[in-house]
Amino acid sequence: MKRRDFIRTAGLAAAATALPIAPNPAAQTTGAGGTGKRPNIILIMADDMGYSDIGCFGGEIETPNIDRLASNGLRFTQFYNTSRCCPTRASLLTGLYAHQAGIGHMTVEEPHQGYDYGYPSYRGSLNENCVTIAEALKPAGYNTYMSGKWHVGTFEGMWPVDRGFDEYFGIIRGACNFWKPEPKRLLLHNRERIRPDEDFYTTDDFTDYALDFVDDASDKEDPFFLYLSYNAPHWPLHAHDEDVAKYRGKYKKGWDAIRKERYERMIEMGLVQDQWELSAQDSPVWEDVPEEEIDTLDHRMAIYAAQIDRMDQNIGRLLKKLEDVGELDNTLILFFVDNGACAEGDDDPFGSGPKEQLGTKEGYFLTYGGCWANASNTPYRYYKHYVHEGGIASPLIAHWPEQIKDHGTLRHEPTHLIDLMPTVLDLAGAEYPTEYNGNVIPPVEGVSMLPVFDDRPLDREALYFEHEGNRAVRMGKWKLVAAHREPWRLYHMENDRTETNDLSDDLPDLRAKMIALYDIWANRCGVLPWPVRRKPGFEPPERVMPKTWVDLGL
Ligand SMILES: [Ca+2]
Repeated sequence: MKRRDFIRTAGLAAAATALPIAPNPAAQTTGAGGTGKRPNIILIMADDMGYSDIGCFGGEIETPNIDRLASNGLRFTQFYNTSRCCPTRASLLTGLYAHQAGIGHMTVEEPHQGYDYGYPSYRGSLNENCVTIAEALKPAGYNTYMSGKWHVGTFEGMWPVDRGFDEYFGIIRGACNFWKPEPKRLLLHNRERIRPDEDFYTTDDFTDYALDFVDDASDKEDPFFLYLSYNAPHWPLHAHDEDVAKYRGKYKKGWDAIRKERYERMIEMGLVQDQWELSAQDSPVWEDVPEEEIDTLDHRMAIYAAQIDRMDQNIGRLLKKLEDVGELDNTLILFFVDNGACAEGDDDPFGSGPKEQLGTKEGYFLTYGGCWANASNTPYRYYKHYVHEGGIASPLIAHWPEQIKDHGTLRHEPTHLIDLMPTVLDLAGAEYPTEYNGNVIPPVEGVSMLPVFDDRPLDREALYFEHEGNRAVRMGKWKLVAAHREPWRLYHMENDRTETNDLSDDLPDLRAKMIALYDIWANRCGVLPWPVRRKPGFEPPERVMPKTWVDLGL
């Protein structure tokens, strides 16, 4: 245990001020026909990770702990996110589409930043017409904790402890240095500013707090909800030397070979059908890569792999803690990722940021580049930001020894972040409110995923996506998708999930129907044509940047 020992009193004081709330009597049995003791629920989310990076989804990166969750649980092959950090977090937390929750685009992170467009669906922070999972769980008596990256509201009054979490540790804003988060990123314990230790590393420290939260919760009568939101393996490329050493040299075989190996493993594992063509390689043939680039390219990918490896080691620590306190069997753990692999820094597909920073604790926009991202997303097309499968397809693992007995099997039912709220409330026996703090709350968009645990299908018309003008509709086996300023294209996902064979000309009526559904959805959820411009006459409210630990002289 590190810093938390010193600041524990503050956390306990905060917990002591929370009013005790009687548990909901309806909550004594679970939707899955449980034993009467409601489960603990843990959501673990990775950041900017490719679909096939982890071992149990076909990757060569060593993830024995995540693989253990998969082999004792279920793998969902068609779980979807929203293709970027902040809208994903908004949707995950609220059970709504991100626009409905106020984050149709990005989060406002500076007082004068332009991401508050003035429209309710584009305010740049969670609005008041939504509830978080934590807020919805409190009336059912759950203890609620969060550790990690928040990224849905920068300013005071918008933080996890303002939105239903009993206790929080982590980074309020987006990307940060893993070793020494910039003070303005706002590393907090509840509301207290934290100065990182000499040996701080986000993934390790986020987990330290999560372990403490589990310890605290295990003494309490009511179950707990923990949202553990890692920033790994988002850029910058920062990892422990000993973890990088495990991978250094392994990527000199090149991205062509990695893509081919992953694709073949995925077919063997049943994650991919052999009739799905491997999507186009968005990178030069490895043999044509200049010799002098090879070592740096290997180094970048090795650091990226080490970031995932370290996250896996920390998930192992969490599993051990759950075992030690006797809570593993009655805890549902869901592991997933907020968006697909990241090709940002397109001007250099071999990775941005000076190579001299690799292996140091320096650097911000230090990336592994689009070529490796293409391999990370094997076999899918495109990346974070797009709503083709490479942007929105996430691995999802569900682990719950007491209820899930179909160990190691796959579920192909399409599911989405919006389903997390109803799933959690279903298990908790909690009610989704129609009103909260006097504000009207729209109906939840998702459905409980619990039937899928028993291999039963879900009843829903379609799932919808929009980010920066990229848009999609998933309806049963069909997907309609368009990149910004491009025409809609139609794909048969059972035959062609790699989106290579456009059927628009063969099925014009279906295409037209799905376009009409999209338009109805976009209108209902406040989605505006891209690029969104500030509402005429709107002046964003004055916002005050929270003080940092440096400002406070800590
Ligand atoms: Ca992300």
